Amino acid sequence: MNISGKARAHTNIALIKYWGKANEDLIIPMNNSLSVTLDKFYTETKVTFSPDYKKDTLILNGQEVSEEQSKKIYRFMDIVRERSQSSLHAHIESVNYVPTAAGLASSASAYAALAAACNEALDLNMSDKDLSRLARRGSGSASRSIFGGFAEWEKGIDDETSYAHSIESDGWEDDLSMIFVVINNQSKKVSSRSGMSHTRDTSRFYQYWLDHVDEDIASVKQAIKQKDFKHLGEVIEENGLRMHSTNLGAQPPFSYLVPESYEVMEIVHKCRKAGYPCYFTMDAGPNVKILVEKNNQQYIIDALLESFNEEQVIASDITHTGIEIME
Ligand code: 2P0
Repeated sequence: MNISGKARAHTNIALIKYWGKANEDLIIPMNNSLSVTLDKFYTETKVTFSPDYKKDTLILNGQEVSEEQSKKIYRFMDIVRERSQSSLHAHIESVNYVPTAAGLASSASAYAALAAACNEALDLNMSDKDLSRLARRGSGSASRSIFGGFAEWEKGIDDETSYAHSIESDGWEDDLSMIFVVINNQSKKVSSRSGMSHTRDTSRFYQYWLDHVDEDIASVKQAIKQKDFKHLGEVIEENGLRMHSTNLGAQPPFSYLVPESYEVMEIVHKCRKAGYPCYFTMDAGPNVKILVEKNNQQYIIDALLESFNEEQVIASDITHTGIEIME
C-alpha cells in the first residue's frame, strides 16, 4: 500500500534575521526572527511512503538527487519516522517554482512543503505550530514558511517551544511588495549554515547583534500595527546590515556582499532621496531584496533597470497563503 501527500509552501524573506543557533542539532536559534512570505517563489512536494521502498529517494526538478546531496533530507525523514512511529521510507518529488537562473531556490519553502506533505501522507493531524516545529528541524527559516503574511519565529528554549506564528497585520501586506535584484557572482559561496555558525563562534560583534535584535523585533511589530512603512523600513535595513557586519567581525572575517550589492543599495538611497520610500535587505548571498509600497514599485524597478537587466529584477507580492495541501 502506498500513502502519499502533496503540499505547496512559499518561500519567505527575513526582515529581522535569524543568524546563529543555540542548538545545532535541534535548530534552536539564538534570536527571534520575523519574515514576509512571498507569492512568486514556492515549492511543491509530493511524498509517497511505501513498504516497498528500502531507502528515501529525492527527485528535485525532475532530476534524481545523489545520496551525498540528500543527507539533510534523510536526516529529516528519520525525524518524521520517529515522530510518526513509522518505519516506511519515502519517494519525494519536489519542484521549485522560481524564475529560471534566478538562483533563489530556498530551503525554507522546501522543508515547509516536505513537512506538510508528510503530515498529510501519514495522517499526523499536526497543528500549524507542530508543522512549524517539524519544518524547523529541516531548516530554521522553514519554520516561518508555514504561514502567509508576516511571521515571527519565537526562538524558544527547546524543541517544544521553538516555532513560528503569523502576526496580525490587518492585511497591510497587500499594500507591499518585494523586488529581488539577482546578482550572479562567481565567488565561492559560504553556506548560511556554516556562515552563521562561524560568526556565532568567533565574531567580535556577535554579542552586540544579540543585544539589539529584540528591540528590532518590537519596533517592527509596532510599525506593522501602525502601518508605518518608514519606521518598518528603517529598522529592517539596519537589522540586515547589522547581521552582515557580524560576519565582518568574525575571525577570519567574510562577506556575502559584492560590488553590485552595494550598487543596488546606492540606487535604493537615490530612490528614497527622490521621494520614493524603499528599503533593502540581504541574506546569505549577494542578491538584494527591496521592500516597497506597491504604488511606488514601478519607479524603483525603472531605476534598477538602468543598471541591471530585466531577468535580474523580479517583483513579488506578499502572499496571505500559508501551507497548502494539494491532493
Ligand atoms: C533568515 N537566513 O532569517 C536568515 C538570514 C539567511 C540570512 O535562515 O542552518 O537555511 O538550515 O537553519 O534557514 C538561511 O538559513 O539555515 C537563513 P539552517 P537556513 O532567513
